[in-house]
Amino acid sequence: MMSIEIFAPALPSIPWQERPAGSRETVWRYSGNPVIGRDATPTSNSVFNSAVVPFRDGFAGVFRADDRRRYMQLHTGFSKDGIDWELTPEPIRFLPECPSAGSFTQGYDPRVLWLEDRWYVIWCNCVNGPTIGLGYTFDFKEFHQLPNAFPPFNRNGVLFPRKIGGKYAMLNRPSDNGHTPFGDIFYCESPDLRHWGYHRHVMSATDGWQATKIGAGPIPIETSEGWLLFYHGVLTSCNGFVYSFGAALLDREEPWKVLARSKEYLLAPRELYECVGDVPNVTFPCAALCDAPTGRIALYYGCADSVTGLAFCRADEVIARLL
Ligand code: BMA
Repeated sequence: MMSIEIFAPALPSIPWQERPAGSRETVWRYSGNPVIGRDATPTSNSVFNSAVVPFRDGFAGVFRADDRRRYMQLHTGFSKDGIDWELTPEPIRFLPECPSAGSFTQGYDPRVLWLEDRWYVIWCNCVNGPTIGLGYTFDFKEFHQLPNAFPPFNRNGVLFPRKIGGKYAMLNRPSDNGHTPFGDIFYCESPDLRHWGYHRHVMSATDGWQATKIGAGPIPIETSEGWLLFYHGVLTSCNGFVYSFGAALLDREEPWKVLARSKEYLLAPRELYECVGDVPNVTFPCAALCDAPTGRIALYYGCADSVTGLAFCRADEVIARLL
């Protein structure tokens, strides 16, 4: 296997299972899936499309938990091993920096990352239509909210874990107010995480599993070969949308340049918990824990808009497959 370098901390305690004997999959599922069920909070209808990070001596996360009114909420959660999770019963209440430019109504599809000196949360914020919400925390107890990055409509905002060309950098996906039958990934930058511009096109929907639309998934992982980005792709079948995911490599200093991209999906809905739920046939990754010295990656993905699954891969194998 090719030797690559990963520019990220060692995380030896991420959840991990070896590829099952006889499997030729590049991404394989955890045998105990789903790791988080629908009823992880006393009021939850479903828990999916959620983000986790290493925190203190274990892991923390921001979870999309739709409640039984079917309002989309964000909750914190904590785990010793990344598999057994305790979700906080009360949703996160963000303290807005500028309420008229961004406060919290309903939020979904969070991503979380460590950037410079704190944890940032980035999510789809539903106020006058979906757009990109941004906030931060130092302790997963008190959360502050920055102004929304854009006017509606936009989804799948994903920050890079370091400045690029001296600026904060974000992938995003302009969309519409509905289920959006189109969607390409764009890149933008900001001097202060409050003013966003220099928008550049990264990549478009193409064909097959990614024919209808695509959107960035977990926070990109910096490697010697480029930024490793997992992304979801959508196919429109006669029975509706099907969400699978693949990966791409983006240039390290000019990430709007795509160096390589999946032709085949890496994971697509197959298991019952991925094919049956509130929205059938959805696998939607929002977090990747990577142990840099070994290249082991644990991916967290929403399943059928109902529960949360875990899958594994190795960075060098994914990159070799892309190249
Ligand atoms: C997208 C988002 C995701 C969801 C997916 C499938 O537009 O809303 O949260 O998982 O649709 O319903």
